[in-house]
Amino acid sequence: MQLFISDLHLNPAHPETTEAFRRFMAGPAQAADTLWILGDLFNYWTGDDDLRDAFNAGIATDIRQLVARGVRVRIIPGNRDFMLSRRFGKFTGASIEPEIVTLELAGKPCVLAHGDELCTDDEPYQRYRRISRLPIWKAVTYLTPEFVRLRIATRIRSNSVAKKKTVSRKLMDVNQEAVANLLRKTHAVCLIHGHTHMPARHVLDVDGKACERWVLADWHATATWLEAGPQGLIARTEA
Ligand SMILES: [Mn+2]
Repeated sequence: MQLFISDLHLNPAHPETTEAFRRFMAGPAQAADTLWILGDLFNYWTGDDDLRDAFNAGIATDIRQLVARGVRVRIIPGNRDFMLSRRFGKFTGASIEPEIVTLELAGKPCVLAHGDELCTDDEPYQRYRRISRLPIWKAVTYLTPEFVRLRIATRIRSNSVAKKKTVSRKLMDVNQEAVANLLRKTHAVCLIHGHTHMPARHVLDVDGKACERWVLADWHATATWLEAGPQGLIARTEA
């Protein structure tokens, strides 16, 4: 059984979400072969030296303990935590995956992503995304003192919160053509992603092929995940 979670946005300001994560890691996650974290586990991650922070180290230790129990943890970083890197992987035992991963689920070719790259209607964001993901930028980032990075991260976050209030829901959602293109390019019939905080199962037609798109839920006080087992895909929330 494989489980999928995303968009927990863990941070000390929301202990109820951290509690939900702890319950999930001590409960349902233990039964999984693989736990997929499809981005935005952390509300921000400015570099793997963030592991020095006690809160972050606590979360990383929870992951390490799950890995020690024999559960594989695979992380596709999101737009908030794309700086998650090798050191985090080494500390936790989780694998840091590329932006797009294809795999077979219940006999069907599927593709996994965080989802922000599909929001192509938001052009200013896509420009920022292209620049911030350049390897040179990562190198420069590590030469920047952590307190400066934290300040920049806070600025970017408050801009994005302000933006969510003003721009339309459509702009914040995925672009249908970008979804179809990803499914074509990867020859997948199923896409699982997070990011938009609009949990749903969508059925769509791509060149005459019936496809589905699962959007993972963002977390608050309750654990929520997608389960891929012998019965196919099932969205679950803790009782
Ligand atoms: Mn996101």
